[in-house]
Amino acid sequence: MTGTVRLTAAQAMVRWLSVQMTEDGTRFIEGVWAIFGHGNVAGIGEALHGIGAALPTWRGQNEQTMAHAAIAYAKTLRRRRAQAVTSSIGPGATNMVTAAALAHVNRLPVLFIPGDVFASRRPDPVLQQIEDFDDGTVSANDCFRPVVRYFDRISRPEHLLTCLPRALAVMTDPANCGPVCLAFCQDVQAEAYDYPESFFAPRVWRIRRPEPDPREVAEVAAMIRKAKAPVIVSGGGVIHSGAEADLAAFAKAHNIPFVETQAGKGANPWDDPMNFGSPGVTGSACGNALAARADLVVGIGTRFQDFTTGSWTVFQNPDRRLVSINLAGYDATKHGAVPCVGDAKVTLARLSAALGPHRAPAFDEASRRGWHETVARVTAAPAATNALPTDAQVIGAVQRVATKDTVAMCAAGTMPGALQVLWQAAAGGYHMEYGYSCMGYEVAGAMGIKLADPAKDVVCFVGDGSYMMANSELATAVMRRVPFTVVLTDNRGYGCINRLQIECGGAEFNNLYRDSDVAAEPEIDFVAHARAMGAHAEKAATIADLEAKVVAARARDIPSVIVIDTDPVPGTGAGGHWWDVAVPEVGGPERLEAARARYAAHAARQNVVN
Ligand SMILES: Cc1ncc(C[n+]2csc(CCOP(=O)(O)OP(=O)(O)O)c2C)c(N)n1
Ligand SMILES: [Mg+2]
Repeated sequence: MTGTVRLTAAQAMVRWLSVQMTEDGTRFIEGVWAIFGHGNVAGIGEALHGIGAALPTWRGQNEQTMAHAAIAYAKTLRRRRAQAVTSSIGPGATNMVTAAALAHVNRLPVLFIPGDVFASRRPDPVLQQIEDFDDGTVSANDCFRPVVRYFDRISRPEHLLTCLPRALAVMTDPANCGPVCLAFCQDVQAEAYDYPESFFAPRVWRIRRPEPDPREVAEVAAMIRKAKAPVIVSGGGVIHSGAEADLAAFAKAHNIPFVETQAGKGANPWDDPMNFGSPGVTGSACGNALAARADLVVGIGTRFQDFTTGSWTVFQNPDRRLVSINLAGYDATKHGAVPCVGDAKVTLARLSAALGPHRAPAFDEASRRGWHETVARVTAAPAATNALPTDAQVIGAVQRVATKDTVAMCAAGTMPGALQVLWQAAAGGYHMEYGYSCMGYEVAGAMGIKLADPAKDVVCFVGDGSYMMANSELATAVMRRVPFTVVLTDNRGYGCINRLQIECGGAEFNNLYRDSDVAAEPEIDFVAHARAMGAHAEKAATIADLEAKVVAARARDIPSVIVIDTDPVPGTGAGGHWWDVAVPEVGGPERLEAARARYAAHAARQNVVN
């Protein structure tokens, strides 16, 4: 018989969370980002204050970007640890919905604890309550349902006994991993209940490594043996599994080159002889050449999103077959793939044993060298001219002064594609949120990476547009003394979408400020803006100046923002592939007709298997 302890539901929640441990002896939920309002200040706020350092609370500036920091933290720690984010009801809660979707797409754990309306309904409608005329059970928090792996509404204190273990089970399940939303009715947070003492016994959550079915291993091994030109597509699951070295060893032993997706890049260093860069829309020339002739594509821990597959035009061999090694049956079986469901590390070991000494036929190794020469050319420092630098030259500048600890990070804009093509990542040197590609992830995400791994030299690439969308966690990083380097490329607008618009036959319209309905084109002083939040900020006059400023930033204990004016027009200058963005079928001027013809020609090459 265990005794009981009388606690409010909020006190019980934070006490329980504080004793959920990883195998390393750390708390799984490191702490809680919080912005309070009437929906969480009295209940959750009091409980968090009471528990103190046993479950620390951090104050941020915006619920969405606090969650971005939490997500970057979990990604950096390969989903071995996570953070929680709590908000009031209403706008604070719905501010987090975008971040929940971001975590969902990227399969990353984060615990959302929005306040919810009164379970008793006594004061209805409470401030910020939306009222559904037809459904009395709906609240704003129902927006979370499609974008979390597990949603629950805590409308009685004893619900915690079942929903909390379920929440941790989801976040620590490698196949089902993702965000959880526990919408906490604001009156229930404050309600007392006699919880069993045993509920608060410390518990260790082991991240399991499921074995593949031997029959699936045998089938995939037979396919690899038969293949004349196999290629591996290494995705984010390889990193989550900690299978980076296993993948490189597998590729070497069986003579199968690999390409890395946005989520998978940096699992192995760029100079691994079997690393052929990236596939698809933002692919390297050598990677896409391999993909084009591959008769067997072996995906490991990848979702095969359209950037990876060039909207299914990058794998052009009519005989190509697809294998998908993945923990999630959903990913393993889609696109007509032959599935192998299992943890990447374990599955690679089983597959290698099944293949024995088998080595795939020789492939074009020289194309890799040629590609590296191309990268060197487009990222080289420009000769002294009056021309604005390109994004590729900005990447080159940071690359030349990068160390083995540098992590290049980004999420949206020109830079994600340019970085995937051009950045030569050291092992673990790349962090891209390109599942949701959410503008505004960058600054907060950089803080999350640094919080997770203080030894890293985090370089956040951000466009002027994404910076304008969300930058205020810079102030949080200043006050918490979390240093990182922001390289802000100011091309006066949404450069990448402007290029996409041109490619799709559209008029240049509403992307660059010069093409927008403004009375005066803005001259935004990003240096003054970042300084106002306490960051070190300065403008780089040239590419050489940028290099020097990136090096100097490493010595500071606060974030440094280095602004550089760039040319919005040039693309990456190397690599790349078609992307399916539908062009209007009728009407429009000549340029639209040309775009339509281009579109039809590419679309005719799509070889989707479902
Ligand atoms: C939240 C959000 N809104 C809109 C988009 C669509 N989008 C992708 S990139 C981009 C423009 C990015 O501009 P900027 O950050 O200045 O980068 P640039 O391409 O100019 O370097 C837009 C609007 C997005 N990815 N995320
Ligand atoms: Mg821009």
